[in-house]
Amino acid sequence: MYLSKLFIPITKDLPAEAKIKSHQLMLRTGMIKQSSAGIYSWLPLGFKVMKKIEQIVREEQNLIGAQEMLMPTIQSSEIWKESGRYDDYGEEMLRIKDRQGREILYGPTNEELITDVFRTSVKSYKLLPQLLYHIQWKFRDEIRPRFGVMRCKEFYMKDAYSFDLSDEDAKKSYNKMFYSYLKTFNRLDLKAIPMAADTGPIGGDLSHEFVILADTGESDIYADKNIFEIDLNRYKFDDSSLQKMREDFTKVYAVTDEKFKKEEFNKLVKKENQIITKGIEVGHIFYFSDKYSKPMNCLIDDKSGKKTSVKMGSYGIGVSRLVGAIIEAKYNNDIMKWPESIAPFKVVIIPSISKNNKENLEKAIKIYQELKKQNIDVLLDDVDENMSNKFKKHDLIGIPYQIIVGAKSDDDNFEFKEVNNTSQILSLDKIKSKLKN
Ligand code: 5CA
Repeated sequence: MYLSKLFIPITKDLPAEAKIKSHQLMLRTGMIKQSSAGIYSWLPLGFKVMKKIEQIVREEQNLIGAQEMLMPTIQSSEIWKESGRYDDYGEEMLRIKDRQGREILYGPTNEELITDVFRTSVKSYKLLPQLLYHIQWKFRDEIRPRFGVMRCKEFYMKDAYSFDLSDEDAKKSYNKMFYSYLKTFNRLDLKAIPMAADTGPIGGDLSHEFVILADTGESDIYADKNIFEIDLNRYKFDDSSLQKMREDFTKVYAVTDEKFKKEEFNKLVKKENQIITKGIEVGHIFYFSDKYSKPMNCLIDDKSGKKTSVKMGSYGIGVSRLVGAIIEAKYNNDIMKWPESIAPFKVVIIPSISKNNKENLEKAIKIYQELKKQNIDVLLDDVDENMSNKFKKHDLIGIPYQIIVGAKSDDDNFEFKEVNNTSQILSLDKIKSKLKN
């Protein structure tokens, strides 16, 4: 892609309404545009990053045997009346009427809808366990939408649902998701801490939030820094190893303010190991057994032919929130650096261009074509602008690698720079092999 052709409406001024770095940057680099309070359009740069995050989430869900499907955004009020949540959910739920006067709603979450899908098709324990998920827009009429995509009304979520015969089996599904979440956040280059959490309107008594550390987070975090020492590679993907993994993680102290007790914290965690900071919730998992299946009559035959309510859990990841959360976690010294796994482009070529010298641009186009041939996702900054402005712009956009075609380059060697690092002069072949890794 040529920068001159990319729809990337970069603005010079700091947007006044944006209070935190990620929101400011997403507006400034034209990743999103507010459409109304808490509702955003995703422009090409932001959309590209979100789609890459979505794909990693999808791959990791598929790896533990979860199956992707798609449920609608609009739901009927009937199923919510059956579960008893229609009234409880309160003003966060956007309620609409269709032309026949039927009550419908924009789904804030999908426990009822998936239970309805399940009860009409599965009647026997033989089809269990099942893990189903979709990645779909949600709507919650948040009283105070803020921080851009971090707390908005319309947001993109991966939500998965597990179905098991017994509480014991259901915990195995819970552990698989727990593992999958840690792997997913690792691939996004994030350190996520699983924390025992309250369950709120979803319900149940077993729940973990996955929180990443960031000063601008909305949750207060109290943790033992030993939680970062647990190596996920130690565990195999089998039931007993995953149970051990969850126990190992939950043994180490890590709670949000809802569960924080000062005396307990000081007693259990040595002073030098105490982390007291803020964090962003990027995922949340729940085990609620038959909270929905019982009132909604989602029954299956057990081994002896007796009918029993299926045992369920639900598992969410804030895909659109992650775009902002990753910026918060990675932004440093006025320079943005996307993790390679989700960067909008892998590398940008920045030629020094002037009216009477187009030679660098021609060289840059040649490099661009070479990299394209290798399937490398490359951006060419062909805009006629001075180098200092270009560098400022690329510090904002945060593409992980830069190839600078200017005074330091000759026919075959170019300046190659990893953001936040000093540059090296390298041959194009060396650059290519570095980018292929
Ligand atoms: N049904 C359950 C699990 S699927 C559920 O809805 N859980 S949740 O309410 O915790 O939401 C899951 C994730 O969605 C959260 O961890 C968060 O990352 C994201 N999320 C929730 N509310 C918002 C919001 N208003 N704006 C952006 N992301 C949100």
